[in-house]
Amino acid sequence: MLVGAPSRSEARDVANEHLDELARLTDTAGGEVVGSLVQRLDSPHPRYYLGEGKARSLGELVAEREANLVIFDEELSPAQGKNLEELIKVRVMDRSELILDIFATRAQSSEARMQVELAQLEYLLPRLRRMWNHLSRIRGGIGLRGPGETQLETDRRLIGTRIGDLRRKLRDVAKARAVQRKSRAGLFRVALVGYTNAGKSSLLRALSGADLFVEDRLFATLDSATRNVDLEGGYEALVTDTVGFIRKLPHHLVASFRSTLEEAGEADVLLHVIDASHPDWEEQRQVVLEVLEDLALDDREKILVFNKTDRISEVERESLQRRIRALETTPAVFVSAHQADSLEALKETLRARIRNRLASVTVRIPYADGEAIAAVYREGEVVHRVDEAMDVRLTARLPRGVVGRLASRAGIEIEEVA
Ligand SMILES: Nc1nc2c(ncn2[C@@H]2O[C@H](COP(=O)(O)OP(=O)(O)OP(=O)(O)O)[C@@H](O)[C@H]2O)c(=O)[nH]1
Ligand SMILES: [Mg+2]
Repeated sequence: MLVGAPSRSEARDVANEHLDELARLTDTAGGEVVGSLVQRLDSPHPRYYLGEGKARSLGELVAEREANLVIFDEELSPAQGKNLEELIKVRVMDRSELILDIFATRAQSSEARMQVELAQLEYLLPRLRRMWNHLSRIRGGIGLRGPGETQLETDRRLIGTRIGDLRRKLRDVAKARAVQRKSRAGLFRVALVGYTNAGKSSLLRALSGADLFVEDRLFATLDSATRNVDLEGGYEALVTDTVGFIRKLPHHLVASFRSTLEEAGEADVLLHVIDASHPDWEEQRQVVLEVLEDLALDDREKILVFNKTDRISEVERESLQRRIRALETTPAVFVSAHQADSLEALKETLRARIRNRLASVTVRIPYADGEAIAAVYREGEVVHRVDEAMDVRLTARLPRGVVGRLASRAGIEIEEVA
C-alpha cells in the first residue's frame, strides 16, 4: 500500500508522477502495489504523519486489500514509523528505506555493498527500538519480548563498531582508486550524471561500444564504470558512468556513495543526461542539480544531454527547445543512445572542450619517432624547442587526449607544467 502526503500547493499531475515513481521503486524492489492513499498536508502530524482519521482509514484499507507492507513517499521520523506500525499492524517503511533496500539487493561490487551497508546501519541506528519491537512481534514474542535496555545497548555498540569499520575500509578503497586515477592523468575526463533511468549507461555503451548493464528499471547502475571513448579526429576521453539520482535520495546514501562519485568530482566536464521524453524532466533536472550541490560539484562545467529524443515528436522537440532556452544556462545537445548517428553533435561538443583545454607540457621525444614529433606540431601549439643529441624537447600546449597517446608510446617523456 503506497501513501503520499504532498503539500496542498503541489500540482495534481506532479503528485501523481511522484506516486508513480514510488510504484516503480516498489516494483524494482520486487513488491506488488495493491492500492494507494493520498492526503494533502501542509505540515505532517507528529503522531502518524497523516491526520489521525486518515491513518485509521489507511489501516482499514490495508486490511481490506490484504497488504502486508505500507510505503510512505515522505520521510517518517522513527516515532511516526513506530506509531503507524502499532496502529496498522503491518510493516511500515518510508521511501528512504525502500531505496536502501533496492540498493542492498542490487549492489554488486564489494565497495557498493559496503557503502549500502553503511547507509543502512546509519539509518537503522535511531530506529533500533522499533526494529526490535517488530522482530518480537513477527517471531511470536517469546524470548524476544521487550528486549531489555542492555540488549539494545549491546546492539547499538555493535552497530557503532561496524560503522567505524566500514568507514575505514571505504577510505582505503577510495585511496586506492585515487592512485589508479593518477595513472590515467592527462586524458580528458568526462562523467555522466543524471536522474535514474535517464540513459547514462546506454549512452556510454553507445559511445564506447562497451557492454554495460542497461535496464528499464530504477537504479540499474550502482558502481561507477570508466571506459575509453574515441571521439574521432584524434580525440579521446575517459567517460565515467555513475549511479543515478532520484528525488529525496536518502541522505545517508548520498554520503556513503560520495567516494564512488569522486570519479565525477575529477571530471573536466559533467554530462548531465536528461530523459527528454519524461514529462517531469525539469523537476528531475532540479533534483540532479541539488544532489550535485550536496556533493559540492555544482560549480563544474556542465553540458545538458537530452537523451531519448527518438521518443519525442518534432513538435515536442520544438517545445523542449523553447523550455531549454528559457533556462538560459548550460549548453545543450540532443541525442538518442539508440541511434548511433545522433551522437555526432555530442562528440563535437566534447572535442571543442578538449581543444579549449590544452595541457601545458614539456615532451622529450626521440628523433627516431618522427611521427610523434609531427603529431605535437599538428595537434598542439609548440612554444619552445630545444634540440638535444638524441631527442628533441618541446614545450607545448597539447590536447589532453594527445598527451595521453604520447605517454603510452615508448621512449617519450612527458611532464606537465603549471
Ligand atoms: N527509446 C530510448 N530508450 C532509451 C534511450 N536511452 C536509454 N533508453 C532506455 O532507458 C532505460 C534506462 O537506460 P539506462 O541506460 O539503464 O539508464 P541509466 O541512466 O543508466 O539508469 P540507472 O543506472 O538506473 O541510473 C533502458 O530501458 C534503455 O534501453 C534512448 O535514447 N531511447
Ligand atoms: Mg545506469
